[in-house]
Amino acid sequence: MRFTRHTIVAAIVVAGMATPSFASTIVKVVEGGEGGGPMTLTLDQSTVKAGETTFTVHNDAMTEEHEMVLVKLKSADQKIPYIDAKQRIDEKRLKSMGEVSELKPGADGTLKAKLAPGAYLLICNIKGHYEAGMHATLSVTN
Ligand SMILES: [Cu+2]
Repeated sequence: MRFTRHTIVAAIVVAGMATPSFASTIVKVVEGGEGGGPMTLTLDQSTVKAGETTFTVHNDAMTEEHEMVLVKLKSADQKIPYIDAKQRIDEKRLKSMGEVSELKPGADGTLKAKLAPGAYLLICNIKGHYEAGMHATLSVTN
């Protein structure tokens, strides 16, 4: 077999693409619930190791749009600022690490973030959804 320059370049590209899937932790997030009823935001694991993390988010609702906001807390017992009149979390007073927004019913989205050790909160901050149950905590360890 004769190795051409093209063959070698192709092999390097394939190896480069395969690497992130080993290095990155994947957290599966499922959101669900319809307007007026209970709503959920669940993670397939509540503790992960620090580093590159990919959140795959699925909206399992039939009619309701959801979102997922990743927040880094100062501590696990930090008080979450809530605006009663707006029925939403005050995101300006929290440290957002990014979000998957406007996720239509049945749709999927992803968010990549490099997580340092600490406490994190995942929420859907569409009006009323946090109160209806759409929040989960994630602990990141060394
Ligand atoms: Cu929601």
